[in-house]
Amino acid sequence: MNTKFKTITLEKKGEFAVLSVSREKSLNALNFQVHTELKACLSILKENSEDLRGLIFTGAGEKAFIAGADIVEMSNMTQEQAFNFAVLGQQVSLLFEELPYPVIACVNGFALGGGCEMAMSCDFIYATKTAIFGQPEVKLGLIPGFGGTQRLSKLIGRNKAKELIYTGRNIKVDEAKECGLVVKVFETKEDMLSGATTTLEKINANSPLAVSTAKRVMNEGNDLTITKGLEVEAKHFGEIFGSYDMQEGTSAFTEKRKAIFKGC
Ligand code: DAK
Repeated sequence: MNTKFKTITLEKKGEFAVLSVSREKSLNALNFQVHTELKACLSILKENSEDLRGLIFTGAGEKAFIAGADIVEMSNMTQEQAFNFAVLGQQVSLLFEELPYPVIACVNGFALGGGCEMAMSCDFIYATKTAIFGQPEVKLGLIPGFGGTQRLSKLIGRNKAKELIYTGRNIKVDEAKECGLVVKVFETKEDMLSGATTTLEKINANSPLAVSTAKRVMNEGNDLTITKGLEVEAKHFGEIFGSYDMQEGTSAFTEKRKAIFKGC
């Protein structure tokens, strides 16, 4: 893996890795360089997807996951630069969805604006009890630009999403959990990272092929009507019957033994 990244770090731990945004002095705000490096890193992970079975995405330090897009950099952007910035951020958010294994966002402290949007592009969100979420863009004369207007509604329902985006108010972790944005809350960042690793291990005991297919079908179906989504599900459900893992999983059940999956 490229070690020349300046604003992100990738730490491999066996079959899993921890990807961190590392601009602690600016509360890990997303500037052009962070997005460029995230895109490069996630593209490499996607090309070499057999190397890993799960990814944790977090922010360096204790105070912030990501406090949004870099307001200082953004304030000087031309319309063309803003367009390019939006495209880059959206590409990064899609790359999280395209990785064929689970990505857990681990949110410590502030996840505002683009930070909340990046967390939402992961498969699900874990948070510490100090986590704070919000889409404050309207306070800056902007609207969410990395998918927030689309993903927040789908995750927590359109009414609540509208209330949050129109007011720009921040919510604490209890409210974020109550509305389904956060799946699980932890005391400390350390507990959260260890909890996320345990979850990835549990997932990894299942068929990696089935998990990646479920991810793909669920993400694809998210943008479709129920009828079209069910068509996609039926297609992949049928295809998976030709896999080693399906044969192994069902044989292991009937033979009352633990399945040994290969991911193919
Ligand atoms: N950008 C740049 N620097 C930031 C930052 C940000 N988003 N957030 C914090 N910082 C910097 C602060 O300026 C400060 O730097 P120094 O003054 O020390 O040099 C340092 O981080 C520590 O922050 P504070 O001193 O402010 O710390 P506090 O504890 O007092 O406050 C805070 C923490 C998170 C409440 C506060 O920093 C804050 O309100 N930050 C801004 C949060 C925010 O509004 N974020 C949303 C940004 S809007 C687009 C696509 C997407 C987007 C936009 C366009 N395209 C279509 C082009 C997304 C937009 C957003 O994300």
